[in-house]
Amino acid sequence: MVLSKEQMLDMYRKMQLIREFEETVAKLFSQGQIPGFVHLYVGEEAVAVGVCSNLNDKDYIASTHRGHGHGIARGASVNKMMAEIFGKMDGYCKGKGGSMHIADVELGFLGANGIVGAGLPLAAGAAFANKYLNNNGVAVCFFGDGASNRATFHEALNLASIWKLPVIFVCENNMYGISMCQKRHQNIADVADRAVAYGIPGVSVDGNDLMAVYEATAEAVKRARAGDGPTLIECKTYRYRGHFEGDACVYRCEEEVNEWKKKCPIQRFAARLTEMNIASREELEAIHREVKEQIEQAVEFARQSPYPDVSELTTDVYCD
Ligand SMILES: Cc1ncc(C[n+]2csc(CCOP(=O)(O)OP(=O)(O)O)c2C)c(N)n1
Repeated sequence: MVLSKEQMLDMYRKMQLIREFEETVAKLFSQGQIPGFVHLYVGEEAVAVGVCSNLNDKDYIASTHRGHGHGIARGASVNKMMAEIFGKMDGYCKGKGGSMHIADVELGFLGANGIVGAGLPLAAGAAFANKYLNNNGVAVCFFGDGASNRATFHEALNLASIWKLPVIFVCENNMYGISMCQKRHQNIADVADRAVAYGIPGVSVDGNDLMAVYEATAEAVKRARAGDGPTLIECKTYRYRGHFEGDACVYRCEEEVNEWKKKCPIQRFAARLTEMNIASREELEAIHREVKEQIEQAVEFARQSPYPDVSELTTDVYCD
C-alpha cells in the first residue's frame, strides 16, 4: 500500500483532531459547560480515520451514539460540531440535536444515531441507492459489538449479501456494551465470525493499528466498487473514557484501561512515521499545536454563537 507523506500526515492530523476535540469536550462537560449526554471516542481514533481515508465524495457513512470521531474523519466542521454540542444556533442542528444528532448529508455523513444498530439498515439503503444510480459509491456503517446483537445487524447483512450491496460493515469492538463485557454478551470471540452466516468475507483487525484498518478497508472498498458485495470488518479497540461522560466505570479496572493506553493508536502511528522517516518529532508536534489551536477556535466559535430563539422550538423537529 503506497501512501504519500501528505496522506499519512493528514491521517495523523485527523486522529489528533478527534483526540483533542474529545478531550476538550470531556473537560468542558465536567465543568458543566455542555448540556445533554456525550459518549466519547478517545482511544478508537484509528478506526474512523483508517476507514474514512479510503472514501470519496460519492460515499456515505452511518454512525453511532459515539459519532464525533466518524464525523471528523469524514471532514465535518469542528466549529459546527462544537456549536451543536453546546446547544447553539450555529451548530449542525441549530443546537437542537446535540451530540447524537450531528449529520452532514452533503459530506455523505448520514449522522450520529442514538438508536443502537440503527445505522446498519441506513447504510444498506444508501449502498442500495448507490448501486441503483450506478455511481460507484460505497456506504460504510460503524457500529459496536453490542449493536451486532441487534436484529438490524442480521437483517442488514442478510439483505446486503443477497443483493451484493456496496457496503462495508465496520464493527468497533471496544469490548463493552455500556457495562457489559463482550465475553458476557456473545458466545464468540470475534464478531467477524458472524460474516460466515451471510456468505460474505469477515476480517478481524487490530483497531488500534491505523494501517491495518486502512488496508482492510481498502480491500473491502475495492470489492464493493467491483460489484462483489459487502464485507464485515471487526476492529478490536478500546474506549479510554466511560460509556458516557459521568460513568463511574465500576465494571472495569484501572489496570485494564492503562494496558490499553499503552497501545494508543496515535502514539503508535507517530512512532511508525518517525521510524520510517516520513516525519520528524518536530513536524508531528507542529501538527499537534495547529490542531489544539483549531479546537480552541471551535470552542470560541461555539461560545460566541447564540442559543436558538424560542420561535425555533418546533421548526425542523417534525417532518411534514
Ligand atoms: C435500540 C437501543 N437499545 C438500547 C439502547 C441503550 N444503549 C445505548 S448505548 C448501548 C450499548 C452500545 O454498545 P456498543 O454497540 O458496543 O457501542 P459502544 O457504546 O461500545 O460504542 C445501549 C444498549 C439504545 N440506545 N438503543
